[in-house]
Amino acid sequence: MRDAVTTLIKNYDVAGKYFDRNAIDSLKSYFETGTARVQAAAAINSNAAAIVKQAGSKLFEELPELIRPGGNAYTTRRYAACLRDMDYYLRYATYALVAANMNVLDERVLQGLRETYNSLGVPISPTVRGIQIMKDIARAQAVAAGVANAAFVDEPFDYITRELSEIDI
Ligand SMILES: CCC1=C(C)/C(=C/C2=NC(=C\c3[nH]c(/C=C4\NC(=O)[C@H](C)[C@H]4CC)c(C)c3CCC(=O)O)/C(CCC(=O)O)=C2C)NC1=O
Repeated sequence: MRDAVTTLIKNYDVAGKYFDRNAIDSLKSYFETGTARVQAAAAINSNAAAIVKQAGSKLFEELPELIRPGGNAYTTRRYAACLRDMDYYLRYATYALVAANMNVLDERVLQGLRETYNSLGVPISPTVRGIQIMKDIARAQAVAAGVANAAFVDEPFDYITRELSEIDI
């Protein structure tokens, strides 16, 4: 698992170089945005259960066939599994936000996920929709908590959906 700083160090160490101007700029940006990233993660954490619940309701409202007989989220067990997956995405998104790096998503969330979903018939595009709904709610929570420029909150959610949809083609 890596964050913005360890990734930078790794790259410069491989090249045997001191930090140059670019590296210093990246480091400055990492530390300057640190408070906002932690603030956003805190806002999401304290509302996590509500965010997942709200996003799930909106998803099933938009795509009711998911929870009807024959739908992948039909039956209490699968409904719960779906919301649990949403909760995973939200929690790991907060880790990636704090790290300012998406590596944790590759290592802990995305690896093998497509194969699992395909073998269980979990549909990718409704999952992507669910993650995008969660993104909007999470960003709104960050804004409500006073994070001035909360656009960065989108990044891990977009990363997950991009990776999920890309590898499904
Ligand atoms: C932390 C990393 C991590 C992830 C991401 C993860 C996902 C994950 N989701 C699963 C199942 C599942 N995932 C869903 C999800 C959905 N079905 C839908 O129709 C919706 C579109 C969607 C919710 C948005 C469902 C319904 C299952 C159960 C499928 C089944 O058992 O038939 C499974 C199979 C094993 C299980 O049921 O627990 C895994 C491994 N597990 C992990 O450890």
